Amino acid sequence: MSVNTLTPGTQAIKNQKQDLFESPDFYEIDDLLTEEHLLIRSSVRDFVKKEITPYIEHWAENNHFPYEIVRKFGEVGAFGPTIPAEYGGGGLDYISYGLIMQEIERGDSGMRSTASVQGSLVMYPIYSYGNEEQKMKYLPKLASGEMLGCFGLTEPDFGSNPSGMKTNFKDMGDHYLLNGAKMWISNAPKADIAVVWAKNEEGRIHGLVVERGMEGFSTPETHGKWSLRASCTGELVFDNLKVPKENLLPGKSGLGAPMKCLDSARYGIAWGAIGAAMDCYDAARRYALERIQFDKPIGSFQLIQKKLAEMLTEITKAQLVNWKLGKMMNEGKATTPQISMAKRNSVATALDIAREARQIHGGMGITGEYPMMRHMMNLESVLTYEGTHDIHLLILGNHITGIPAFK
Ligand code: TGC
Ligand code: FAD
Repeated sequence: MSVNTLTPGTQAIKNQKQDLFESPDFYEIDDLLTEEHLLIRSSVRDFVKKEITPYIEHWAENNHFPYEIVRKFGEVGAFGPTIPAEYGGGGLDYISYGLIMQEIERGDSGMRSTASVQGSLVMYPIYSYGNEEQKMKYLPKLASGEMLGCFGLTEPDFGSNPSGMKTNFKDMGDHYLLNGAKMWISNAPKADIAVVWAKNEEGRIHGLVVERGMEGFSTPETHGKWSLRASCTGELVFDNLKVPKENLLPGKSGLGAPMKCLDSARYGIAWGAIGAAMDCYDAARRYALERIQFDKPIGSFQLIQKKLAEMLTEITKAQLVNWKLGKMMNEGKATTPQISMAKRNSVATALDIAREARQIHGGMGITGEYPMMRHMMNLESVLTYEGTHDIHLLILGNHITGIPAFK
């Protein structure tokens, strides 16, 4: 599909309402960013205002994944920003990556899902565990959006506990035979490739690249979602699928291999969710000044001011956590529990803010005229995927006490 072509219906429906978003920066965190960071943020913010926010309510309402966004994300550098330029990536640091995720999720969590799966969960494992041939074959096309990928870890019976997975492959001499199924996979119905985690005959987890068109591979779509409606989700089904031996990622095996990818994606979510929170706060602040009740703007009432003050406080705290975590990511020092704390805090903060902002909008808050209800529904998925809210608490509990309470 051509990059500049909008899906039929989308152009006609284009919401004429202007995106007036202004970013809250109460503690002047911009002072901590470089010129390059500010430039990247500004270009992605402009992209979101042009390519996402005018259409997003329509896409979400119609449960439509705008496939044309894939090439556009490639053009704006949203795929694999931290992957070196020689493989088509941006060669940027983790704060740039965080800012890109923040701006995209300010537009919509489902759109950020598309970008973070491609970058952190497809490009990252191919870059980190793939051989040179695999990197050259897939990474430049994934970076440009010529190819869309997905990441298959979760199974119908193994979500929070991926180490129990049943998907397996057998060595058949000249190929591997893959059997099993993955569930709840973002991008699956439209993906050209899937990075699939499966056990070998010894029960060791490995990553394999499965390509659309391979016999025995199907990707049925998951319907009926009330969340992430502009993102497509599906299953991955492997029925005696012959995988060429050169498609196994040789660099790392064991549960740690997919989990390391999740560290990168969870970090992006920590920034992304605060983007959604910033959008809700900004909408609520604006509405509080415009909406008149009892002959005054509702923003003049103390209870509304309390909501706004608490939103800004929580956003500011999370922005500082994200920035510091980004510094530690850049230095290769960030730990899984530190990432868990940020992901968990940002998503819960964003959900609370979406709900409070919805209340400030009164009845209007439940409509697609304003973004809060969509963000709120999206954030319910974000609270669950990449490790649920409670799993991240247990990761922190394990870190504090040294006692894993998972089992
Ligand atoms: P446990 O015994 O703790 O660990 C097993 C091995 O894995 C290693 N490991 C990690 N390595 C690197 N980074 C991490 N974050 C790691 N977490 C664990 C660990 O060191 C160990 O290695 P080794 O070499 O000693 O064997 O594992 P467990 O079975 O007790 O489970 C621990 C638990 C519950 C924390 C973990 O499995 C977990 O986080 N569960 C949540 C599952 C999850 O996050 N799934 C996400 C699926 S992908 C997704 O949701 C994408 S949505 C994307 C979108 O649309 O944006
Ligand atoms: P379960 O693991 O069954 O958990 C159910 C409840 O039990 C949760 O509240 C959980 O916190 C709690 N629980 C579980 N274990 C414990 C415990 N030990 N102690 C206390 N409480 C516990 N997966 C992928 O691999 N790739 C993707 O691209 C992907 N995209 C997704 C997109 C969407 C829209 C959604 C909703 C999910 C996606 N997932 C993906 C799957 C996601 O990672 C899982 O849903 C998540 O890890 C939770 O697994 P589960 O749904 O099976 O819940």
